[in-house]
Amino acid sequence: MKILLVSDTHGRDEHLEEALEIEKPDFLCHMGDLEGSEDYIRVIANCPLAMVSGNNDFWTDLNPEVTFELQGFRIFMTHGHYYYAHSGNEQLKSAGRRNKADIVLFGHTHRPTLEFDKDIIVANPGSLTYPRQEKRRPSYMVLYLEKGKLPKFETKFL
Ligand SMILES: [Mn+2]
Repeated sequence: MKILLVSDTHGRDEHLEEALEIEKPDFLCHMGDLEGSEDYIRVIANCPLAMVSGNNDFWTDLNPEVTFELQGFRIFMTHGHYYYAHSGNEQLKSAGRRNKADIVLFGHTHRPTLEFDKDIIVANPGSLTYPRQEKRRPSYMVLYLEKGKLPKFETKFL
């Protein structure tokens, strides 16, 4: 199963459209700061999706955290601002463990991050609109999930 991981589009969705067109995923995960694009993204995704609200999403029907299973993996999604995402992944890992997650997905820092720990994986695809990492290219991740296999992540840049 091919999953597109994106975050921090901040109301500008051209790069998300581009990533969807390139990857044609089976599932989309958006880790927040959509800034009003919820309904539009539901339409353009053309696949099932999960989204959470970020610190810039004020009038939204989205929840700040969701937990769900795909391919036998338990996934915990949150934007990251409740867990000091700018100071590293530790609080996010703890929150993931409390939620019995195998994979934690977050955003907020606008910098792609991937960490495989013994019992948990933490991933942040960066921002498709306002990248902050070196070279500042819009980033996203593709996650390949197959039941019983090690999850495979690819970080991609537009
Ligand atoms: Mn943001």
